[in-house]
Parts: sequence; structure tokens; C-alpha cells
Amino acid sequence: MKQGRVVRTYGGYFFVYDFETEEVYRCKIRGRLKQNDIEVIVGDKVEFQELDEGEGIIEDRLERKNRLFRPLISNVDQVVVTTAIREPDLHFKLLDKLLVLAHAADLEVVLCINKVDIPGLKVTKDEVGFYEDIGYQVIYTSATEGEGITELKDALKDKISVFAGPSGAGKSSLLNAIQPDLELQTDNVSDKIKRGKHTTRYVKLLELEHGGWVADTPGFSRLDISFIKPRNLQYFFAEFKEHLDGCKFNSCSHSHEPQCKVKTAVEDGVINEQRYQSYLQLLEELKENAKEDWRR
Ligand SMILES: Nc1nc2c(ncn2[C@@H]2O[C@H](COP(=O)(O)OP(=O)(O)OP(=O)(O)O)[C@@H](O)[C@H]2O)c(=O)[nH]1
Ligand SMILES: [Mg+2]
Ligand SMILES: [Zn+2]
Repeated sequence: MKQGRVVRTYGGYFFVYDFETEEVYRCKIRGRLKQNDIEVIVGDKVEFQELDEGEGIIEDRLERKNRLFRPLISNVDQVVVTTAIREPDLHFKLLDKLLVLAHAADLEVVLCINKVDIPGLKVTKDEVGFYEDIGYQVIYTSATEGEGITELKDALKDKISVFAGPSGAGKSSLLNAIQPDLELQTDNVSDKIKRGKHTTRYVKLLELEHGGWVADTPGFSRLDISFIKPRNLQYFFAEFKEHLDGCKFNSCSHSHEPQCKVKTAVEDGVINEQRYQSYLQLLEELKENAKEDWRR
């Protein structure tokens, strides 16, 4: 039996990249899988049989590492959280929200700060530096001038990646800079409207020539974090981890409680104040959404 990865679905067909021959087969799927509610989506590793030249049938889905909902895709390794230094302005609350979403989905994160050709890089580096202290890989790029593109390419190598970040940050431009033949639409509003709501449905994995895959639609197309339980938010702020144990209350939400190790770390400057404010704000949002008592 052959093994491969679903890289695209269209019109009831599954296009499967054969790991061995590196060719793409157009496959149907066994009715048995559907009957057993075994969903097969882009990103899935599957076992399949060759039927005809270039055609096949999927017999089984192999184990999954994870599954994103919008876009619908599985087995993603990492998200490249992309923001611009300006145009649009760097929005730290949004950045922290994206990081939370990435961690909630159990994805690795690369932080990409784009448009470094626009004046103001030094200020941005001062503002963004603490993300490196937390342990994030930060790559400074210019899609238009080519800066940092090699480093970004290296970060994508042999992984399945999605990009995420505000509209206009330069996600499509970066992909085009990495590999011009990907020919993604950039900044073309009328095209976006035309493709409209079907883009997520037809998510595709594009093959990078130096190894690896990248989804053609941004990850987390909706910034909905309401599925996160308020009490779990603390685990998605990586730098909180080593301070979570010693709080006076087991159920400490690290907001209003006395003798809180996280708050102490903030006061001591070990945890960045701005990040802590992001945490508090997201916590409020989640509690509001869930209308759930923290201790429940
Ligand atoms: N100066 C400068 N402009 C850039 C850079 N990268 C992208 N742009 C411009 O920024 C605009 C938006 O770029 P896109 O690549 O379409 O942005 P996007 O993140 O894909 O946006 P959405 O698809 O709407 O989410 C375009 O006009 C690009 O030419 C850069 O590094 N420097
Ligand atoms: Mg785009
Ligand atoms: Zn606490």
C-alpha cells in the first residue's frame, strides 16, 4: 500500500502526494471510511492504492497530530505569526491573541516582523525584543527588499506551515518572495471578494521547492478564542509556566488573588507588564464569553 498526504480536495476528489514517488494521485475514498465517520481533509496522511495511471483510492487515514477548523486542515507543524512594523501598525494585543491561538492548537510558532524597509525598525526591535527573551524565534523581513527571506525559508523547511496575521501585513507577499511560482494574490481586493467564502473550503497545501509545505490560506481566519476555558489561558503564555506552581490558591487566576507568583514575577520585571495586561484582557474576554465561574 502506498502512503501519502492529501494536499488538496476538489469535486469529491482527494489529491494525494505519494511520499515515495513524490507524484500526486487523484483519489476517491472508500465508502467504508465515510460510513465510519473517518473524515479525510487536507493535511491528512493516508494509505492508498494505485488504480490507474495517476488515479487511486484512499483505504485508510493515518494518525493525526492536530486539526485546525478555519482553515480546515490537519497535521500543521507551525504557524508563522506575521505582522508589519507599520502599515498596518503593530498591534500587540492582536499578536498575543494569535500566539494564544497557536499554542491552543499545539503549534510551533515563528514570529515574523515584516516591512522592515519602512523606517522605524529600531523602535520596533526595542518593543518586540522581549518575545525573543520568552523564547520565540523572531525573523525580521522585507518581502519587497528581500531581507530575512532566507532565514524565513529555513524556518519553513520540511514543515507544514500556515501564516497568520492581520490583513495587509504581507503574508502573501512573503510567500511570493520565498517562491515566486506560488503566485498568490496580493492586495487585490476585487479578487478576494470573488473568491469570497470558498477560500477556506478549498484550502491547498503548496509544495516548497526546498522542502516543506505551506497552506495557501491564512491560519486562524477567525480570531475566535471562545473555545478556550478561562482556566487554561495561563498555559498559553509560555513565560508564565515556571511561575504557576507557587500561588497561594490552587485555582489562582493570577488576576485579583493575593500571594500570586505570576503577579510577583510581573512586579519583579521577570514577566513583561504588557504581556500580563494582554493576559488579563483575554481572561476577561473568555470569562465574559463563557459566563463561567473560574472555580467551576
Ligand atoms: N514596504 C513594504 N510593503 C510590503 C511588504 N510586504 C508586503 N507589502 C505590501 O503590503 C500590502 C499587503 O500585502 P499582502 O501580501 O497582500 O498582505 P496579506 O498579509 O497577504 O493580506 P491579506 O491577504 O489581506 O491578509 C501590499 O501592497 C504589499 O505590496 C514589505 O516588506 N515592505
Ligand atoms: Mg494575503
Ligand atoms: Zn497566581
